[in-house]
Amino acid sequence: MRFFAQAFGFFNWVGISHFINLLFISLLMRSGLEILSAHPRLYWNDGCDAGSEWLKFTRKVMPTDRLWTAADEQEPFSSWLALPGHMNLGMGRHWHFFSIIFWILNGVIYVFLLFAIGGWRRLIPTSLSIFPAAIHTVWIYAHLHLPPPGHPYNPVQQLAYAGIVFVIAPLMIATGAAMSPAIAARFPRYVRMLGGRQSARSIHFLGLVAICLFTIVHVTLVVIEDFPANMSYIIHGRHALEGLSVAIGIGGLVVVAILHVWATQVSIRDPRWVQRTLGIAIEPVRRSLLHRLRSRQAYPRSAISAYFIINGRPPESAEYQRMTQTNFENWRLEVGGLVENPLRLSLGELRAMRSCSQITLHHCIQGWSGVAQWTGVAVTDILARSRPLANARYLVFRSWQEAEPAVTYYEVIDLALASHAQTILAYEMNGAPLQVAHGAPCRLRVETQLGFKMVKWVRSIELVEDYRQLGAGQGGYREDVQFYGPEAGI
Ligand SMILES: Nc1nc2c(c(=O)[nH]1)N[C@H]1C(S)=C(S)[C@@H](COP(=O)(O)O)O[C@H]1N2
Ligand SMILES: [Mo]
Repeated sequence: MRFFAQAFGFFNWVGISHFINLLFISLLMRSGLEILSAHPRLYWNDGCDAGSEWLKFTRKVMPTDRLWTAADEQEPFSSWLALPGHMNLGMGRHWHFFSIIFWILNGVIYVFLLFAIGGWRRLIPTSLSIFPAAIHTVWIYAHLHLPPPGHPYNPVQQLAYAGIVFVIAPLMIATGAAMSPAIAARFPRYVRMLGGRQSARSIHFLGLVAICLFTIVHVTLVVIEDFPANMSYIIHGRHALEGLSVAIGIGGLVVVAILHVWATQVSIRDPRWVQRTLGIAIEPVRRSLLHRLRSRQAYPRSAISAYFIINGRPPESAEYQRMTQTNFENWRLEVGGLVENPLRLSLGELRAMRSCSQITLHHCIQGWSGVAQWTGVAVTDILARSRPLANARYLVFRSWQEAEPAVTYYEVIDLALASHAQTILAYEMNGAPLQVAHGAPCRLRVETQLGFKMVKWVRSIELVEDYRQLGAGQGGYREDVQFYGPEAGI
């Protein structure tokens, strides 16, 4: 007991939480770059018009004479930069969302300790005189001299630390949240406040740049100023036991490095394990925060994007080709499984049902977005006709498209998502019949979810009690094959 009490007293807990921060922020940085690589362009407009990006990390130019999809735009980033690198968006996202939970928890503990133990006065400036003092300090740094030590920080340090903790970190959380389709659907004004979805993404990236620059300068100064003293201060809270503190500090850095190597390798070797294991922490949080949100989007017509990027290539089967030639006269929507009343609806019958129309923002998991008007039939109206049995819990949407030879594209949503007013089977886009590339004759729209859930070229809806017996059991083609999480609210 005494040993633990002593050990507890030895550590400067504010300093330790700052060290834990290093682990998660570095995981966030690398996994963030992985996510960026899935659509390596940054914009200020939500339509992501070709050529309108303000920054890009790719030399690829998409052809104008033939169909290209968003998947073609991905860029493989090196594993030295991205976690895990080489175009593995699913893995990057799992590490990002896993780390964010613990980064925020650790940040909350850090800020709590800062105020509880009284350290906040070191960080938060209380007088405007800090600004002229900071300019003077910058002047000293500019002459490659070290300014006199502050109490304990000099004005530039104080401003930088306060800026990172109380401005940049909250901004990263705010812009990260704005990229969630569930939050954007429920609070469209919030996203507009940040200048739109792509503006939030761009600001999120600039925040990453700020954190990188800060980290480089901060670490450099900690090392060149007086490394042993700084280490003992961070770890122990006092200028004592310098040797031990340096050993613990370097040991900590080595552990962080080892964890990065391990995370990279396990993501490449056993993505299913990472998907399942990190999912244990991620999915309940994501579900409890986002699953209940309902889409309340009503964008104005003027917001409709000039071009809507395409993902997924149209079905190649002769049967589907024939249907396109006859205006889908022979197409039928089959509704079956755990229902009292199985249906076979023609496009005409679907069009004769009550129609709904919505102008909404589409978020592809890769990072691009677009606004379009969708017109179709509420999935609830179809369910009302087919009358699900009491044990039905999920809807399986199957496509005419084979995502790869002999593998049907499918996605699963639960009855709660299916019951939302803006969950529709759309047969029109921007007032015209759905084009083949966008999913003719009809495609799913679930406006609180990422694009991959919205099956195009819909063939059937099956009601099931469980989805684990389908495909690889993860709840959809992209979850099965690209290791995405089943909760697509962010
Ligand atoms: N059948 C099928 N549906 C699909 C896909 C696909 O590959 N096959 N891609 C999904 C993804 S990832 C996105 S972002 C949207 C894109 O819709 P759009 O091509 O109309 O923009 O469709 C979704 N529906
Ligand atoms: Mo997507």
